[in-house]
Amino acid sequence: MYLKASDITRYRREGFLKVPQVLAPAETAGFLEEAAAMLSRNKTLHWPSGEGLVMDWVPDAERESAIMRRLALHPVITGIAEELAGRSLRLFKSELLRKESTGSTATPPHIDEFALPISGAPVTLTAWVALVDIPEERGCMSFWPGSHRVKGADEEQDLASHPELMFLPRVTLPLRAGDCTFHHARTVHSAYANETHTTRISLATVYMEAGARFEPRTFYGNGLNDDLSRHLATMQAGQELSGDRFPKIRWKD
Ligand SMILES: O=C(O)CCC(=O)C(=O)O
Repeated sequence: MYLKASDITRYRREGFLKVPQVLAPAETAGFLEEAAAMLSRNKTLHWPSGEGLVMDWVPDAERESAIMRRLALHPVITGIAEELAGRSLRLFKSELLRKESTGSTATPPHIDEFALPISGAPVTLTAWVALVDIPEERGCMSFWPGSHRVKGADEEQDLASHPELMFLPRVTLPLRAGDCTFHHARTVHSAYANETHTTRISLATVYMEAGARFEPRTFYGNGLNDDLSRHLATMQAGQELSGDRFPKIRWKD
């Protein structure tokens, strides 16, 4: 067990959990070196905002780099993810995220489930591991406790158009390099802009319940031409998301 029972209870109540130092400092340094190299050599996808860029990212990070695959399938991170989910998980995707030191804008409040082409409501969660220190002013994330349990939220795709959210309590979690947050796919979350001179770099990996099935979503992919989108385009609705493309994250069964 990596977590205390009270951490798991809290995650299920609040929909997110911060776990400090899932990576040892030397591991973080190695992953950061590879991340920086990838961000300069790989083509990135962009999340534009009205005033600039929310962030850009290398899609399919675990397929682009054996080192990033080690991070996406890191035994401590995946072990914690399965304890939180309470079941066996598969890796759905990992993305190497960058919030530039200049010109980046805030990440608007959103729920990930809308962008995941997965049918029903299987357990799905994201591990977001910081590869540099991320204080508030470098764009750390905030979470709305308990929002994953709000019924009806799934009818609203654009949470940015819900200004009332700004008046509800949220929890802002600055991270040290090597710290990780885990959040449920229905938890509302956002991030501040990066107002420092250091680029914010993190890896976000989405894990899904083993047995999850594909559901085409019109807003997923949206003109993207990454490996995952191309793979999903070959799949039928209802097909199990399994095999080497979506590996089980632990090999105990
Ligand atoms: O990195 C961010 O600012 C947002 C990331 C996010 O929304 C996610 O990983 O689900």
